[in-house]
Amino acid sequence: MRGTFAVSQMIATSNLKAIIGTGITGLSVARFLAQQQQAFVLLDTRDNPPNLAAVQAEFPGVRVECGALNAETLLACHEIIVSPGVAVATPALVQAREAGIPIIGDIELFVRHARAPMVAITGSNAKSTVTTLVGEMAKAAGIQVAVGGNLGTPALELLRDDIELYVMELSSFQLETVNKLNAKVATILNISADHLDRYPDMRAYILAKLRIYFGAENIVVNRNDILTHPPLAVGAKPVYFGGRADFGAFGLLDRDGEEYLAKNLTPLLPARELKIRGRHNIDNALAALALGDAAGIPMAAMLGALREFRGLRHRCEYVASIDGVEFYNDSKGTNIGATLAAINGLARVPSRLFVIAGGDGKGQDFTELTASLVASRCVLVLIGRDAPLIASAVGEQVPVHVAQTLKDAVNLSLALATAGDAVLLSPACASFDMFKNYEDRGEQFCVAVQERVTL
Ligand code: UMA
Ligand code: ADP
Repeated sequence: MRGTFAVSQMIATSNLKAIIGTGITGLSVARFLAQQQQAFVLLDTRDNPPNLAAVQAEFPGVRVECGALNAETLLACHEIIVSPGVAVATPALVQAREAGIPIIGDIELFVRHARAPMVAITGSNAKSTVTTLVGEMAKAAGIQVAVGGNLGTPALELLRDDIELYVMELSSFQLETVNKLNAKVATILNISADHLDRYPDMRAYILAKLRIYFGAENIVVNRNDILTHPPLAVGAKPVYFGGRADFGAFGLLDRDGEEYLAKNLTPLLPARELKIRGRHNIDNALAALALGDAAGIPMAAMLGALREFRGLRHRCEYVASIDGVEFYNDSKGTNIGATLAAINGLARVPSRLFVIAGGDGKGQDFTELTASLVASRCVLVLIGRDAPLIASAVGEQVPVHVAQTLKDAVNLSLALATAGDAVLLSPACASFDMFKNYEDRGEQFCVAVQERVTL
């Protein structure tokens, strides 16, 4: 079914733009175009999209179409701005592209209008942590910084004349529709399988991510992840992070029995002073230092911010201890790579780690979890739609239990665990089959744990 509302705008106006999606991105694009006095139509593939009433109230003369995309409407436009949640492979969009109509996203519009340099950050995991950290470093240096993108505030809402530095988290979906990002500094933090329900294969997913390097002045490259390395055609000089310290790299250095974060071969900060835990967070700290350094943030301010940074909620977050069993909330662990990092950071062999996982598996191959689950003495407690898929993928070497709800999973884990064990919610899956989003899942986990603390 298609609904059309408030038809008062002339279709086939030569400057008409089409915005696809009425989510927070679509809304930010509509406000931006309205401010620029540019004509647009809004389309959303859903029959009852979000923000419909707000859109109609805010843009009363604007045509809004709901339901399957109408190719005729698109062919009457001179540019299409697509929200990240909508695949550019959607047939009506393919038809429009083949007819020569450019398809861009909000990030391309942002790049055209931003006047300050940008630190651009992507990766399968750690994006939000590193983006926030670089933002904190810039703030500590007194720089007027705007932080957002895939993390929270849509890019166009960040545009302001007084901003001196943009720190942007960008998803592969957003990068697909950017022509040339021209970042001051760009990085792909790491690559592991994700969003394979949207991409035909890993190659397509990686190619989308690699677009972050187009036009970059400096690039920060993960020495230990070959999949993130830029193609030869990219001209910018790389700085590396990860592994041991070396010239041209941010890494770890041993001095007098102490492990330091270092630039080149100069020690910067003892690793034990970091408040964020786990080897993956040392990598995140090194990446943030390399990015900030290339963006010109003074080192002293960066180190001050790094010492203070406690990490973000729902990322390997300590919740409580009950009868000697610690509980951790890693609800943002939404793919196998993230869950592997959380398991490696929190495993406590010979004690056991109860891992609550499951949800919408996004087409991942869960056999990749098996070796770590076995090595780290994990017990799986599965929830959600793809629980059976995960159970059969990990095989019989891993003890598996299934729970109907997250609360049941918490109670079951606590019943099975003994002092010294830990319970980690790190689902390796998206949350949408059972929860509003990953925050909702993390909150429900914390509530279920706290209920047992106070019993
Ligand atoms: N949708 C439709 N039809 C439409 C438009 C959207 O079905 O016509 C669906 C999408 O398939 C998706 C949902 O609606 O399931 C939201 O899509 P959207 O493009 O409208 O999303 P926004 O609300 O604008 O939020 C987007 C990002 N969402 C996605 O990429 C799916 C947000 O990242 C981001 O914070 C926001 O823009 C501001 O930049 C969220 C996310 O999950 C947190 N990102 C993925 C991730 O981090 O793994 C990439
Ligand atoms: P993103 O924004 O890319 O999802 P976050 O910073 O929100 O990244 O972290 C998401 C999850 O990724 C965390 O909960 C943690 O399990 C995992 N993670 C964090 N840093 C790393 C890393 N360097 N490598 C692999 N996984 C990581």
